[in-house]
Amino acid sequence: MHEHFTKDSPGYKAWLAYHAPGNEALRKKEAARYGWIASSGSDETAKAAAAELIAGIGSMLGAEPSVLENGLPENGIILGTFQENGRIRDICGDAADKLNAEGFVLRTSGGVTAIGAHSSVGVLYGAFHLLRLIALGRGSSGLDMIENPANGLRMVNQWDNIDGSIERGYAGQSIFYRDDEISYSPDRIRDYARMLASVGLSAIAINNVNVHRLETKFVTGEYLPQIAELASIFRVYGVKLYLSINFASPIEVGGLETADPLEPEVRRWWRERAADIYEAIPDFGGFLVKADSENRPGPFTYDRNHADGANMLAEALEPYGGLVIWRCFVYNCKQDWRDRSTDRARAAYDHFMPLDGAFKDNVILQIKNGPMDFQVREPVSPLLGAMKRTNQLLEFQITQEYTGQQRHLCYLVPQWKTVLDFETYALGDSSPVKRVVDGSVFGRRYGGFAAVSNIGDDMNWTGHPLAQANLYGYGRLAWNPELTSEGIAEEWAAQAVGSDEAAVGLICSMLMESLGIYEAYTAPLGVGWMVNPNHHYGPNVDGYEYDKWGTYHFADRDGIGVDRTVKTGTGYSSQYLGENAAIYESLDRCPDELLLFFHHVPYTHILKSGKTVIQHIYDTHFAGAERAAALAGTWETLRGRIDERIYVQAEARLRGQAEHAKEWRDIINTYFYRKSGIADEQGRTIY
Ligand code: GCW
Repeated sequence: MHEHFTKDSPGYKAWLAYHAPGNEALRKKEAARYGWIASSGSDETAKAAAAELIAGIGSMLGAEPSVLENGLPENGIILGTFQENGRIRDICGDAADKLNAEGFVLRTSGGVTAIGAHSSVGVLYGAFHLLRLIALGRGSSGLDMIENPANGLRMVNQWDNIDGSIERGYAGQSIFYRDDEISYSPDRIRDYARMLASVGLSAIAINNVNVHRLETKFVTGEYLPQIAELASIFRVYGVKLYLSINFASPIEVGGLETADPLEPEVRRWWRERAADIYEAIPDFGGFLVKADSENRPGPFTYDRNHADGANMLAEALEPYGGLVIWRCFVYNCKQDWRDRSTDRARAAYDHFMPLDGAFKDNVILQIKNGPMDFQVREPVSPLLGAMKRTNQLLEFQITQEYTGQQRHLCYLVPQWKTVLDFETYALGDSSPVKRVVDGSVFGRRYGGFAAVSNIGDDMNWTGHPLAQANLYGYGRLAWNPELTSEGIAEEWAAQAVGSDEAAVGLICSMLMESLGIYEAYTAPLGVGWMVNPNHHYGPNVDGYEYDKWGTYHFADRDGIGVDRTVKTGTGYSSQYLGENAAIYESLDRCPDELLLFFHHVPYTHILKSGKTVIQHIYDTHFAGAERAAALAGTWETLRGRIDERIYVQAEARLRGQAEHAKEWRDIINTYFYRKSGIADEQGRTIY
């Protein structure tokens, strides 16, 4: 069984804590504005929207709004779909024509605030948005806004296993499974669904992409009834359930001798599974597939390609409107260091680019950011924007596998913004990644975001309480990639931590600095890795240099970096379009922060900053460790100003981070001092 939790556990309510605003005058004004509520929807989602408003307003403004069945007094909220409610249609006017199926209108007319949408889930998103505005003190004057999600697919991937563990999970055990069973608290799942919906997330794959023995059977009658129950909790909040599947299922659970995607009996087997699944879960989302990757089975075993594999599954799901989300994380994981032409960064493009246009319409390729594996700094995957005739989904990692494992503070939203704003030159110079993946650049039907979730059964969901900001921010960006990192940080902190404005400001500044700090004391200049193999925590400069899963920095006594140029290296830089290829190819033009990803240079190479590479390594590592200590110091000034229990949770972690940053500093500095023999210009202590 799962540990007992209460909704009052510190951090449990996350950004749905619905704190009372500090400003009493504002609170009175808002309470007067939202005195009653009338909801016309009768389905579960509409009811959830009304219930959320009642509870949220009650908690923030001191009195629950009265629920009106009939009549229309002034000063309240009216919510529902345009089809059901003529009054809402009238208030919203032609704004309704500008909405897609999930969008909403918030509009005040006289004393009435209408939340209108074409669907109940749109109404739910509108309700959460109004609550957010109230929490931020922005709900007191008349509203007039239209919001549509930028992306059709807004998904989280749980890497949860049925034994209760979570691959790359840093916040306890799974909330879905325990001891080889599907086992959960419905309340906790519902609260997770609420958190997802509150930021507009609408899809979840509930099991690890590495599908083990028991999870392989999730597509069978043995597990479907229980999975259907989970789906019905998520459905209320507009979140569609997906399953990660094992490509070899026809053999492992179907008793067939092959999983060859072109074999008629294999195709039939998958069609039957699809029929069973949709019988149990009529709005099932589809399959998420990791195939021919890191020793997982796939179509290569049968000399088939990835389009053959994906299309077979797509054909089975097509009659029901289901999707196949096929991951592009396919690479040779057993590299030999002597072989300088195999390049993991090239792999996704090399495997999938030749198949552009070969996938069925209900297949979406899920492309990792970045081309290696979620390092703190990597260039954007060149596959994004390259494929013009294929649906694309961008994969982020919210869980901090390589970015401090939720022991270190690392607010990832600025990193994601850099990726989203990156100009691909796919179609002239107005095709940034965000426009490629939302489908607009190439007129694709499906597209959007997927990300590996960072939650577990820790009471505050994410272990480090400030890591909640990453899940929050991911959802907000999937809804609207134009939001700023600062704006998102502020929204999260104000809602999760409370109304002391100065405290919120300090927390935001900590969040905003954190990515740069983490980057400063870990692997330098985009070269990545330098972590311990397997668990990926902590400094180990040569950890992967001498591992069979080699990913290299090629440091020797003369220099460091991976030559990925066309002229003398792996040729990876040519996978980019337009200017990007030329910029990365050129030693002079390549931006400093990615220099060692693209070029092998001597330690004395002079960066654009004017420093040598070796001095940059020393300087950033000394400064990074100091800045990490300063983060802990800033947090200490918050004692007594925020919830003491949340304060304590983060305090321990921030102190640990400061210590660990010193370890990173010393190990990296010593390593490069010994390799290069070049002393620090400032003569600081290097062991
Ligand atoms: O980042 C790597 C992780 C693996 C993970 C893999 C993937 C689920 O180290 O744990 O496996 O990526 O994305 O498939």
